[in-house]
Order: sequence, then C-alpha cells, then structure tokens
Amino acid sequence: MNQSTPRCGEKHPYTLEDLGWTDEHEKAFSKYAGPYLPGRVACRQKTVWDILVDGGSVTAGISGALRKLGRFPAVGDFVVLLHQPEAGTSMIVDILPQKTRFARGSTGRGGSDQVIAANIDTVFIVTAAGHDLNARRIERFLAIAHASGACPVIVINKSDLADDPATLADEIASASSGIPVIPISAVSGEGVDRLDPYLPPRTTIALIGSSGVGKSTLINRLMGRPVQETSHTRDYDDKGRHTTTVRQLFVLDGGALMIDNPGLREVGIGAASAGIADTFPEILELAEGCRFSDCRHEEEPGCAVRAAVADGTLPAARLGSFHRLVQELAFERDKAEIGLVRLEKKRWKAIGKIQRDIGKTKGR
Ligand SMILES: Nc1nc2c(ncn2[C@@H]2O[C@H](COP(=O)(O)OP(=O)(O)OP(=O)(O)O)[C@@H](O)[C@H]2O)c(=O)[nH]1
Ligand SMILES: [Mg+2]
Repeated sequence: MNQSTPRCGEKHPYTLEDLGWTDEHEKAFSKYAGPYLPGRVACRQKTVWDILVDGGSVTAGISGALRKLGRFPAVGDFVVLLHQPEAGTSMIVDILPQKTRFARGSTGRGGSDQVIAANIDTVFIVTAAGHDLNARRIERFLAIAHASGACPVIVINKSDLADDPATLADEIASASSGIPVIPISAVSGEGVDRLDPYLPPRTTIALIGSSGVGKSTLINRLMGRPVQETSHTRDYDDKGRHTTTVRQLFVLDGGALMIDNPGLREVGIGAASAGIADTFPEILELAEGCRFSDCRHEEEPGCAVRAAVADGTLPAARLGSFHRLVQELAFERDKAEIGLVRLEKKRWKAIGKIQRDIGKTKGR
C-alpha cells in the first residue's frame, strides 16, 4: 500500500461513512452477524487486498468460495471480512452489491470484461494537450464511462504546453457532446480549482486515461503532497511509460475519494454497449428520422443520419467513429458466442468419451 494510504493495522480518522458507505450497504450487510466486518478495497496486490475499515485498515485474502466463483474484489468494492483477531487474519468472504461497475472489454483473446473499479460516482477521463488529445480516443473512453453508470468529466491536462489553452476544448468538441470539458495544468495548478464541484466529500472519482497524461501528478496536486510516483516526461514515448502499476484509492483532504489507475493501453468496447447511445446522442436523435427503424446508417434509403453528414450538420468522422465502435462491439459479441460454441463442443466430446468408457466397462 502506498505511504499515504493507511498501512495494514494502522489507524486513520475515517469512518465507514467517510469512505462512501450508504444505507444500501448497511442493508446488504445486515444479514451478517458475528465476527464480520465491512470495509472498502483500497488496493489490490496480486493475491492480497488492502481494505480500509472503520478507523483502520487490514490486509486480506479472499475465501476459496469467492475464488471458485471467479469473484475477485475490485478497488472501490465494499466487502465483508471474516475477522479473526486471535489468528491475526482477515478474509474477504463477500462483495456487497456494486452501485456502478467500471469495466473495459478485453481487447485480447477470451473477450471477458475486466473490472477497473467499482462504486464510482464520477470518472475523470484524463487526456493531455498534444498528441493524446484525440476525439476518437475520448469517444472510446466515454462509451465505457457511460456504460458504467458513473458521470464522465473530460479533463485536458498539460494546458501549460498548449499554444492556445483557450482553444483546447474546441479540439474535442465533436466528441464531448455536452460532457464538461476542463483544461488544467496539474504541474502549475492552473484551472485545477474548476474540478472542485466534482469533488464533494464521500464521492468516488476514478481517473482513467493513457499512460503519461498526468493522472498521478493530478492526484499529488489534489493531495497537496507527493503520494504517487510520477515519471519525467522525456521518459515517455507514444505508448507511455506505465509508471503506476496498481490501482489505488486515496482520501483527499476535502473528503472525496479518488482512484488512480495505471494508464490504459487499449480500451476494448466489450462492456460499453449501453454507453454507445450516450456517447453519440445526436446520432441517436437523428436516427429517429430514418425511414427504417433498424437503419444502420450505411446504404439504406431514407437515412436521416447520412443526410445530416451530406448537408454538413454531422461531421463524417463522428459517424465513422460510431460505425467503428458498433462493428467492434458486434465482433466482440460474435467472439463471445463462438467461444460458447467451442465450449459446447468440448463438453460433447467429453460426454462422448465418458459414454465410450462406460461402454467398455459394460463389455467386460
Ligand atoms: N508540462 C506538464 N507536464 C505534466 C503535467 N502533468 C503531468 N506532467 C508530466 O507528465 C509526466 C507523466 O505524469 P504522470 O502523472 O506520471 O502520468 P500518469 O498518467 O500517471 O502515467 P501512468 O502512471 O504511466 O499511467 C510527468 O513527467 C509529469 O511531470 C502538466 O500539467 N504539465
Ligand atoms: Mg500514474
């Protein structure tokens, strides 16, 4: 656990409520009686989790039952701990229902979604002036942010490097569609106070974005001290340097809870079907005017969306992004289904083998 987060066994001044605990959590926890403790996951290190509990913190593993079910707590999850003070150990035995679940579709083989953080109120999509400032990249982040149920805010960092900071937001205006866009400089502090309305006590904010955009530098600025390691800009290439390697929750002085994340290399769209509609609201609105209700806005006659591109009301790049994300989603769904078919085939093969073995036994 980082030096600024209370270490295992260390005391801290935060109550469960300060950590975001609500009546719903209380209700969900009420079925537990006995040596059980509620807590919130602050950090995961491979097979152990650092948990903030009322006034202190513990390090715990998870029960065999959770492991068998493949239920691994994410940073931000509220969990139930079986506390065994006599043995000096704690074990996570349950994960309380998640208010929001921030996941990215796996871009690799397998296609399963990866939970980045849980119970997030607001997502700061952090980008930086320069090559990272890209409307298409922001659309992808927005789709997964919308799908999570959390409210997205776009933060353009390193405004000090821009020739004209006043026009930074315009560069991504086509992608932001009504989402707040806040240019800041985490290094100079310029504009950082404009984030205050999104940082009320007990709300949870997750920082996401590519490596090197300055997420950890922003955490350090908001904490008022260097709690996270950052790397010198010249160490970064286009793929970033990936200085932060574990997700971690911090309690800001003002009482907001902020999760720093490692830079995201690729953002799969697998988890974002629900988020695509919110990312392209103007396309969904235009689609109301299409002749066919299942219009794909490709070659169908009477397509109001393509008409808007033709008359210049809708940027062609915007429709291009929409098509790309929808196609990617369809591909990931197919992949998931093909995976199921393979699984089925494997099962039938196994059943066949068992039946053959049974046949052999009968013949003896
Ligand atoms: N000029 C300028 N540089 C900044 C600003 N914010 C961060 N940097 C620099 O950008 C580099 C990367 O910053 P980090 O905070 O480590 O970036 P990160 O997003 O946490 O990166 P990962 O942990 O790899 O995901 C460092 O050299 C910072 O000093 C800023 O507002 N202006
Ligand atoms: Mg970092």
